[in-house]
Amino acid sequence: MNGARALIRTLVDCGVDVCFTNPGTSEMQFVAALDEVPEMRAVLGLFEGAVTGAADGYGRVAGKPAATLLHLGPGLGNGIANLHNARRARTPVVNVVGDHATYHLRYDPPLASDIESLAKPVSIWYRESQKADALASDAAEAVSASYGPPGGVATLVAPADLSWTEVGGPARPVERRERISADPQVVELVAKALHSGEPAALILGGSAVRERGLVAASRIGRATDAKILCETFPANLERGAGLPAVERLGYLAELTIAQLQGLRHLVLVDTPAPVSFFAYPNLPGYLVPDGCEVHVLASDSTDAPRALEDLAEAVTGMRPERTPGSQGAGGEQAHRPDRPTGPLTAESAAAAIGALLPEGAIVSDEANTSGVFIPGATAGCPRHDWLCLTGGAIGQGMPVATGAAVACPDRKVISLEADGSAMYTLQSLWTQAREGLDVTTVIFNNGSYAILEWELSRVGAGTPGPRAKGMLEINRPEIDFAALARSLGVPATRATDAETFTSQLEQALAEPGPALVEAVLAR
Ligand SMILES: Cc1ncc(C[n+]2csc(CCOP(=O)(O)OP(=O)(O)O)c2C)c(N)n1
Ligand SMILES: [Mg+2]
Repeated sequence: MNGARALIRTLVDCGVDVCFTNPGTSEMQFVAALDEVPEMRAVLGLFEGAVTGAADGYGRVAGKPAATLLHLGPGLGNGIANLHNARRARTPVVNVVGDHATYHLRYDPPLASDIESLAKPVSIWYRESQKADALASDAAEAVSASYGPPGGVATLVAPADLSWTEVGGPARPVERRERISADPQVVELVAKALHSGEPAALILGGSAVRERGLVAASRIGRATDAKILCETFPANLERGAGLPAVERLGYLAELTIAQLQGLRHLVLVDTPAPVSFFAYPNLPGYLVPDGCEVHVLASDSTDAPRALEDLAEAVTGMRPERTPGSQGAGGEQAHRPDRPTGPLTAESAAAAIGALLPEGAIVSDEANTSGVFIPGATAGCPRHDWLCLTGGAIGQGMPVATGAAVACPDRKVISLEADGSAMYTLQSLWTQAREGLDVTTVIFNNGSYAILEWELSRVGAGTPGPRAKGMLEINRPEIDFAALARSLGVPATRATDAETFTSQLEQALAEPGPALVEAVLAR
C-alpha cells in the first residue's frame, strides 16, 4: 500500500473513522485511498472553516478526534478561526495538511507557504512527516497527542511524494496519557477553606461540567455553602431537569464582578481564573476580587470529576451535607415555558425553544445577543448538552452542529445561530443536507451586529455616527436566510411572530433531517 492508504488505515485502527475535508491536488492520494479504507467516513465541507468547526463539534460530543484533511497553508489558514475555538475548547482534532512533494518545494510554487507558522499557534502537537514510512506512525502519534491531556489540535503535514510512495503498512496505535489525580494535600486545603466560614465559590470548566462533576459539585455546595459557578462559554455543558443547575459566569465583566463580589476563596476546577473578554476603560481585566485566594483544585490535565468527588468526600467527612440527599439530588425541577404569543422577540423565541427542546438534544449556541433568554427558558427541559462559542471567533455554531450530528446520529441537534455569525460558515447547511444530518437551525435575524453596538459604547468610542453605524448593520441589503438555506438543500421557513415561529420550529423538529427556521425578530 502507499503512504496515504497506510495513514488512513492507521487513523481507523486508532479509532478515528470520520474525516472532514476540503481537499486539493496535494491530497489526491488520500482521496483515492478513501475507497480502499471504507471504514473511514469522509465528509465534504465547502470551506475549511466549516471543516475544522465540524471536527471541533464532533470531538466535543464523541470524546474522540475526527480527522481533517486540508489543502496546504491556504486551506489550513481558512480553517484557523475554528481551530482556535477548538483549541479553547480543548477538543481533540487531528489535522492532516497536504503539502507539495518534498523535492518540489525548492521551486517555491504558488501554493507553497509557511505551514508551520500557521499551524503552531492552534496546535498542541505539530510534525511534518520526513519519510514515507513515517507517515503512518506519525499519524498514530498525532491521535494520541490530540487526547492530551489537555486535549487539542494535533497537526500532521503530509508531503505529496510520501503519500504516493509504497510503504510497509499501517502503524499501531500509540498509548494515550492518563489524566492525573488531584493532589490530596490540595484537596484537604480546599476542604478547610470551604469550611472556614468565609465566602467561597467553585468555578467549573472543561471536563468538570458533565453529570459526574456537577453532581459532586452540588454535594460540595450543600455541605459548605460554596457557590457553584461555571465558565462563561463551556465546550460541552450537560444540563436540564434532574441535573444540578450551575450558574454560568456572565459575558459582561460588570456581571462577573457582581457574581464574584465578596468572595474570599475561589476554587478553579479545569478552568483558568476569570478575566474579562476585552479590556475596557475603567474596568478591571482580572476579575478575581481583591483579597480573594485562588485555589487550583484541578488543572486542565487533572481528572476533574474525580477531583470534585474527592473534595466532596473531604468536605462531607468534616461535616455532613446539611440537606442530605442521594447523588443527583439538588437537581433542576422539570419545567417548560408556555408556548409564546405576540411579537417575535429574543424573549418569545427563547420561550418557544424552551417549550419544544427535545430530550437528549445537542444545542450548538451561537445565538449571541438573541440568545440571552434561552438558557433560562431551557433550564428545566429534559436533559441536553450545550456547546458554546469557546474562543470568541464567530462562525463556529453551524459547523459545530454539523460535526455533532455526524457524531450522534440518533440525537436531535439544535443550531442556534445569530445572523451575522451565520454568514461566516453558511456552507455547513450544504453538508448537513448532503449527509442527511438531523440538525434544526434557528437563525436569529436581527439585521445587525448587535453586540458591537453595545461594545462600541462600552469601550468608550462615543456615539456612533452614520458611517460607524453602517459597519454594524447587515440589513442593507436584507438577507433572506430561508432562501439561502433552500438553495443549499435545506428545507426552510420564515417567521415574523411568536405563534408562527413556534409552530414552524415544532414542525422542523418533528421531521428527521436538516431544517431551518428563520426568526425575523421585531426591530
Ligand atoms: C472571526 C471573528 N470575526 C469578527 C469578530 C467580531 N465580532 C464579534 S461579534 C460580531 C457580530 C455578531 O453579530 P451576530 O452574529 O449577528 O450577533 P448579534 O450581535 O447580532 O447578536 C463580530 C463581527 C469575531 N468575534 N470573530
Ligand atoms: Mg445579528
